[in-house]
Amino acid sequence: MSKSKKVPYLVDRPMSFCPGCGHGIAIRLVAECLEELGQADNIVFPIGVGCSSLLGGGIEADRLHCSHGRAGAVATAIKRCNPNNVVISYQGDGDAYSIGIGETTSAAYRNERFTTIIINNTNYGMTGGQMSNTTLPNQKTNTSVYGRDCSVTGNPIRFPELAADQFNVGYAARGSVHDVPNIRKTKSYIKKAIEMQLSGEGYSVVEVLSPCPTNWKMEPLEAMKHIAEHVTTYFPLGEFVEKEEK
Ligand SMILES: Cc1ncc(C[n+]2csc(CCOP(=O)(O)OP(=O)(O)O)c2C)c(N)n1
Ligand code: SF4
Repeated sequence: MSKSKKVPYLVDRPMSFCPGCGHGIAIRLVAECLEELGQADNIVFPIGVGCSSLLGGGIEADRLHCSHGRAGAVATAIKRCNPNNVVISYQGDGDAYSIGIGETTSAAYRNERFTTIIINNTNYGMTGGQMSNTTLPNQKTNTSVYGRDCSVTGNPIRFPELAADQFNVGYAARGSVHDVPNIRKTKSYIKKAIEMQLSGEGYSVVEVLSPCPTNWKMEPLEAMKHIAEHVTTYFPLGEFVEKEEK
C-alpha cells in the first residue's frame, strides 16, 4: 500500500511553478493545515503579485489577487467584514517587504486578526530575479550585479523578529522547505498561525525560506543546500512569539 498522503481537496490541479521551486510545497502545507483544522471551506486568500499569485492556479478556494504589495490592507478589510472566515494573505518577500512594507507592517502593528504567509526566496522571482529587501548581503541579482551593498541599500529585513519584538502580534515564526524535517516543522508553524487566528488573539505571520533555482541559477538540490548553508545564517529558523490562546 502506498504511504503517500492524499492530496488535500483544496488542491485541484498541478501548479505551474519552475522545477525545484518551494512555492508548491508551502501551498500544499497551507492546504493540508486548512483541511486538518476543518477550515477548507471557510478560507479566503488575498494573494500578492509575483509567483505567489500562482496559488490561484492550483487551489480551489475563494481568493483575491491584490495590487502589488496591498494584500495586507485587503486582508484587513476582508477579515474585519467577515470575522468568521479564515483569511490568509499569501505573498512573496518582494510583495510583502518591499513594495508592500507599509501594508505588511501596519497590519502587524494593529495586530489585525488574520494570517500572513510570506515566501522569502531573497529576490523578485517572477520578474527575473531583482534585488528585494531580503536579498542577502553581497548576493548578486539582476539589480545588484556586483553583490548587494548594504551600506547603500540598508540591511535585509527580518520581519517576524520585528513583529515579535515591536508589535503585540499573536504569532511569528520562520520556517523553511529545504528538507523534510524543516518542511514538517514549517507545517506545524502554519498550523499554529491559523489556530491563533481561530482563537481571535491576533495577527500571525509565518515566513517560509524557499528556493528560487531559476533566478539563483542553481540546480534544485543546490538551491536547497544554499538555503541550509547560507540563507539560514542570516534568517534564523524558529518561533519568535507565541501568545497564549484563551
Ligand atoms: C505596481 C507594480 N510594480 C511592479 C510590478 C512588477 N512585478 C510583478 S511580480 C514582481 C515581483 C514579485 O516578487 P516577490 O513578491 O518576491 O514574489 P516571487 O515572484 O519571488 O514569488 C514585480 C516587481 C507589478 N506587477 N506592479
Ligand atoms: S521564478 Fe523562482 S519563485 Fe517563481 S516559480 Fe520559478 S523558481 Fe519559483
